[in-house]
Amino acid sequence: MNPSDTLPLFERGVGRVKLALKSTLKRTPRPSPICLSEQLPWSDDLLCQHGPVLSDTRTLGQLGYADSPHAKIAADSITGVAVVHRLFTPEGVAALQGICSRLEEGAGDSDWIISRRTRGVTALSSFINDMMCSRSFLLAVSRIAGVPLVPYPMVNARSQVNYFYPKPVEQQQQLGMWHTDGTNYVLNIVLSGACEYSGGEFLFHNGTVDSFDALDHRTFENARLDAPGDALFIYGSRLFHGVRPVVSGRRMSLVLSFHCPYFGDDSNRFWHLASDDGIPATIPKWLGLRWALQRSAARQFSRIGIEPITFAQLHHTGA
Ligand SMILES: O=C(O)CCC(=O)C(=O)O
Ligand SMILES: [Fe+2]
Repeated sequence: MNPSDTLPLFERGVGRVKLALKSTLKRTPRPSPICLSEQLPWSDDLLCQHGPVLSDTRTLGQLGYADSPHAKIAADSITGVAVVHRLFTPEGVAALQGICSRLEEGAGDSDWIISRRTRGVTALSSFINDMMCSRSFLLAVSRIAGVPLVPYPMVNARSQVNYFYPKPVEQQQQLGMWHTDGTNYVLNIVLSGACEYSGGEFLFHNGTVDSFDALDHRTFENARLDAPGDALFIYGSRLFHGVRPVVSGRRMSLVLSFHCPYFGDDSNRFWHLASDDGIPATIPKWLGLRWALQRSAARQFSRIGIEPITFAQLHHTGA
């Protein structure tokens, strides 16, 4: 990769505040919500029985973090990045592809390298909502993460479908964005096969946020996500990552965020959320999020109607 291929950095700090003001003033018409009529309900049979298979796993400790985000859990017990194969059966992948393709109808254009995106898809698709609340699915993702997980409490930040298309060359430079996510536990599921698009590689910085240098590509790695349904699990707020411009074809991905209910802490910042939604819309959602984070783990699991997932259950199969 040469320096002209570098993806610019998404705004942080004061830049985020400016973006929040821009989002507040922009008042883009909201895309009309679409309601999907879904043929297939979610079923745990759509999870691979012998999966998932992980490769290239690195803990937060291996990425270089000495401090853990959770006081009682070592940085070496929490996954920083992992490539996830065979989480879903081929039928499960096909169902997600069909649903996410249909959700493009209500997608809004994005300033990012992502051409279009539909946010808050658990409110639009009962399949995706039921999947995220399935104990088997959550247990599988919790085992990948190293901590028990529930769906992220704030609906807008919980799920989104990204659609990437080729952009004119001049725009590719401005719109490619290295970033960290507002949420911690993030599963990026690529639903297009590698043969359906070129470009669109998922890059991440193999190190800590403090050691990130957008001009030093020696620390960048390309996640091998070839088969449709392959996913990259990341500790999103502590890992710089970005998708390179799509040069041809179309790349579609489903991005899901989770929260560890045993700890009240959360990395999401008001300005991170406000840069997406504008300031007035973010205030009530932010208060709702703070409120939700106070709830006990037992309560958070019971709200989604499942038995709690415990730390002990992460280390043996079954449960
Ligand atoms: O679409 C992807 O694969 C990931 C994009 C991303 O990093 C994000 O939406 O935060
Ligand atoms: Fe991201």
